[in-house]
Amino acid sequence: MRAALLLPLGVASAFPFMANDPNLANKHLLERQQSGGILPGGPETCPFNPDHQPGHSFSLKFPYNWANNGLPGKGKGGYQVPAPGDDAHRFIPPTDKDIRGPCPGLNALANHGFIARDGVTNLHELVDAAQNVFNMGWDLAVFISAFTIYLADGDPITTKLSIGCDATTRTSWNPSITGSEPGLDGHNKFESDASLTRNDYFTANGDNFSLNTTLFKMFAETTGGLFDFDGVADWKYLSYVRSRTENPDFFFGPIAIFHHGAASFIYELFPNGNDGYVPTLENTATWYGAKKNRDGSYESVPERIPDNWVNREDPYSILEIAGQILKMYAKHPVGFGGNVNGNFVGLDFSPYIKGGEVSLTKPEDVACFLYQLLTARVPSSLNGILTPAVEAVEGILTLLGGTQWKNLGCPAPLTKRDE
Ligand code: HEM
Ligand SMILES: *[C@@H]1O[C@H](CO)[C@@H](O)[C@H](O)[C@H]1NC(C)=O
Ligand SMILES: CC(=O)N[C@H]1CO[C@H](CO)[C@@H](O)[C@@H]1O
Repeated sequence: MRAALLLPLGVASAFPFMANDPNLANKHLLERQQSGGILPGGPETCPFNPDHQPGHSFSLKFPYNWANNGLPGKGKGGYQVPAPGDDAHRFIPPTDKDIRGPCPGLNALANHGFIARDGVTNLHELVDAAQNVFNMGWDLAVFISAFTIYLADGDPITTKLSIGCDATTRTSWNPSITGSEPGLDGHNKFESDASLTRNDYFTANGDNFSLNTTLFKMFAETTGGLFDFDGVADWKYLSYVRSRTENPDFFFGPIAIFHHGAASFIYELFPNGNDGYVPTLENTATWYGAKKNRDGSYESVPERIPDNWVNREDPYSILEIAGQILKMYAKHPVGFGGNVNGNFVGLDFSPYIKGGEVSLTKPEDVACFLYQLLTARVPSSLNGILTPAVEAVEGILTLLGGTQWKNLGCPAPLTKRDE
């Protein structure tokens, strides 16, 4: 999905794009980023479960949001998950054959069988489960899943994705053509620096995906145990500062705007209707698999859906997440770019980022920015570019139906590919 290009350091703007390169469509398949080999996250250490059982989140007996086959469900939440008596979705801890990764939400979905318990999932499972369990809006569920599968870490033909380490032998339609498909652990495509509770890649020998319980404890202390907008926004900012100060290879590119969005899931999607939707420490820790010890430290246990958990009532859609991203960014504006020889260098991503500074004034801008991540060439590290393949862009646009984006008034044309 990407072609590594060398760019002049610091100036990573690549707009307009090389849409006319006749080789682009195949190049992306050949030049995948190689993942870690024997390092954490690489194929050699990645668990393998020969008995892959697909996940399923819908049945006539327990229909939840009626989301099935990747189609829009009813978008009406406020119900308990798993439903009483729904044994298929009981919590089962992962075995050493199962893959888990950097996303607490997906790890929990796998531990409850809403997506495949072995951690090798696909587009329809993700889109259905996000709607049925969290009442995520269909538009956002498709967007986040398609982005990850088509452009970052999965296989565009099988639509399979590993929610953690490199499982190319199971996700790829043809490993010798696709090269490695690093899964969600793959760095700087979706996973990135300045995470809330994960280490930076370069400061931890490549483990950027396990829960760091020290970081979780600091997170809990910073928020005072209330994981609401202010608590999460403040910790997100501190995570950025820590990472930028401590990590000589720190990189915070356009895709990192997604992570402001993922951070909002903590107070928008995790809270329990039976707690009045208050994002408490206990609730958040259960989702994160952070178990408090008697001495006040935390240990890591499998993520799970809290007991008697009732999901949000209204769907969490793209425009809503865009509003949260905007608000979170406005509370603590931070530079986009990376560290080069000890100095922070800003990057460009026209028209929204110039010299590392972002200008976004309304939720529609953020939605257009997100959309541009799907269709544009995106700087994904200081010397790399993530290049969406023409087929991938077409696939995503077909999925999304296109129309909902046309009304946003995005400055960049929302066509197949910017010229
Ligand atoms: C449906 C497709 C989804 C994909 C592909 C996905 C993927 C990811 C990835 C790659 C990260 C790591 C980001 C980073 O490096 O900072 C992440 C983080 C996160 N995700 Fe997801 N996610 C999905 C859905 C969800 C859902 C439904 C929830 C919860 C309701 C969720 C909650 C979170 C949270 C809270 C984080 C921040 C983790 C931390 O650093 O502490 N995600 N997700
Ligand atoms: C967790 O994060 C802290 C703070 O960055 C760091 O000092 C520690 O080494 C990390 N722990 C692990 C196990 O990586
Ligand atoms: C520093 C760190 O977190 N190291 C971990 C890297 O990942 C492996 C496998 O997941 C762990 O065993 C290490 O503790």
